[in-house]
Amino acid sequence: MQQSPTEPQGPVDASVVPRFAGIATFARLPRLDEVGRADVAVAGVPFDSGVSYRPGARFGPSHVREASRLLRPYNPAQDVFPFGAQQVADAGDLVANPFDISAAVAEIEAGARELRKSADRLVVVGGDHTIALPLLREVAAQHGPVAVLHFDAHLDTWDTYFGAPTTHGTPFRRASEEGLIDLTASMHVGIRGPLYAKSDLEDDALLGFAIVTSEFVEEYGVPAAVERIRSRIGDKPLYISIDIDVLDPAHAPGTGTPEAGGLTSRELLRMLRSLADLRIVGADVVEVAPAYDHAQLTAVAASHVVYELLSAMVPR
Ligand SMILES: [Mn+2]
Repeated sequence: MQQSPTEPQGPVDASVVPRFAGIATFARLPRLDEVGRADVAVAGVPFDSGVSYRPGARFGPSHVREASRLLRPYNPAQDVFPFGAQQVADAGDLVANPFDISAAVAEIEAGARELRKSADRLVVVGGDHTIALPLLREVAAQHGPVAVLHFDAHLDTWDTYFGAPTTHGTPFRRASEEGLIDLTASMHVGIRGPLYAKSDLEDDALLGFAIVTSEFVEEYGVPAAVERIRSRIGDKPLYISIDIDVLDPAHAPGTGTPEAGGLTSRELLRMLRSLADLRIVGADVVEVAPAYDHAQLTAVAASHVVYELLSAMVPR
């Protein structure tokens, strides 16, 4: 990845403009059109027509941006300045048809491809998990099949719902069928809760995923989970997809398909920090649905998740 030729333009100075004022970009960063190009662009995809239960993730991007006002420039846990060591900018939201899922998926892929002309890598805030499919199509067109590290309560490798092949519960089956993912290096983390059948897990393994369950994390701890994750991914190009419902509803109530018994935000942030030297080529954070949130709990968690991802993407 190239470094910016000039000093990166960082967030608005909070000692001049207070955090609760100013333009509501992610972390009060400059807009992409203000800086021209970026090492990493943060973009929203306000699309939730693929959900199977509670809708509302179309309002996720603005909710996460609002909570991100409190993020500060230095990340001591990773010892990096995520907005100083690279140019990060807010690219606004991609447009996606709310009434036609196929059209929306095509628009999201085209929008991501267009954005990547002025940004080396994207971190996308959803939106429901449907959007991971077009984002993976764009990333795989660039890098070939990628290792997918998928944090979620749910497998998201189901076949169809009501006959529909493209929903928020199916993106990774479609991605696997299309050859977008590296079948030897992909993994779900945080899986828990009831399934439809035992065969869900057998199908999932055939589609190329290993699993670190939520129970594994409880039993053996974060370091053991991290060891399994890192040994599976190795040096493969890595796409990270984070469904905020990987967190326990106590940490992230504002989501469409909550499941009890999830990770804490502390556990998730620690896992993300451990990925800093891997080849991250893109990421998404999805399924934040503000109508079910309380006191910005979910949005605060999601904004810190994005912050740790951006910090992990700083070239070492
Ligand atoms: Mn999901």
